[in-house]
Amino acid sequence: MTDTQNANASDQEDYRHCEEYFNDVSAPLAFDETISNVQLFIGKCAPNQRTVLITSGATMVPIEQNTVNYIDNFSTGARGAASAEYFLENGYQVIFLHRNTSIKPYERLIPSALKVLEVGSAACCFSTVKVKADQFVKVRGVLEQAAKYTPSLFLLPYESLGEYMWFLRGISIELQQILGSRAMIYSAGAVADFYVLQRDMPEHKLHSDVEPTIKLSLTPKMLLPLSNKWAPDCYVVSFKLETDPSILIDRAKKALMTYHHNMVVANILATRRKTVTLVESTGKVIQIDNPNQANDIELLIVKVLEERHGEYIKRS
Ligand code: 9Z3
Repeated sequence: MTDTQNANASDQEDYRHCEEYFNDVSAPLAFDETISNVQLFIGKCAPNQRTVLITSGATMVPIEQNTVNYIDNFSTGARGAASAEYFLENGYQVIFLHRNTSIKPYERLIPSALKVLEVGSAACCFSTVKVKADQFVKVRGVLEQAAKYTPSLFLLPYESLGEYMWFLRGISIELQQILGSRAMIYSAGAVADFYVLQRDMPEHKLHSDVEPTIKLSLTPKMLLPLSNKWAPDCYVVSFKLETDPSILIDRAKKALMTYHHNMVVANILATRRKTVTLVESTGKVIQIDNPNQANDIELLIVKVLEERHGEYIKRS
């Protein structure tokens, strides 16, 4: 077998693995209705405008069918939330596919002491942000920004890895069909590497009197169908997270060779707010440093991506 035949055989195996995942994990509640709403939102994109799908936050993996116990991975959602704000300021429509408990755009800028806690208390509210009425003046600027961009922001929460995967596929297909190259997919969400198949999950809660055996399966690599089948014309950016700096750039380059998408933003967990490396499918490497963190590093990341996406649209 030649290298190309080998690569094709391995791609076919990966595609099969992705399909099996969707056969095993059922669709989120009201999936069709949600996708219809997303479709309407994407349809509002003006002819010279662009839309970005941002994924943000961790993905929960249930280990019981009636879930009490679950496995989780790490992500605060700060990167996704900050990026959403900068994409909006750059004129994009934003679909913000986020973990229900993670950080949200604009809300992240409001100190928790100023937020409304009890239902029914006097509040000024824009989008997801609610602030005690007497504290309004302190965060007026943020609230005004939130209000200004609310029509261009579609907030879609998920909880489990399964919900994340179904929405990622459903939305990518819509972006491809409605906007093609004018859409960007910016997958900053932290995708669990392992999950438990339906057939390997007990129906009821595990009990602490017996040591459990949990069978983990590998999560299929959805970037392959995402960039080659669901949204082949969209501009696709993935994130590579490592804790060992010595392997980071090689892993980012390997991801580009395997999935054939446009850009990898490579970051190290401990330094992710201060430095990232953008690796392009052309082989070009762009280092972004933000040592003093005077601004969010996402401001700089989005600036480069907005430019590259513009060039990509012109070429396509
Ligand atoms: C990232 O690498 C994000 O930059 C972070 C952001 C999750 C580190 P925070 O949410 O952190 O601001 O606290 N996201 C991608 C992580 C991921 O799952 N990547 C996969 C991998 O590295 C590829 S799809 O293999």
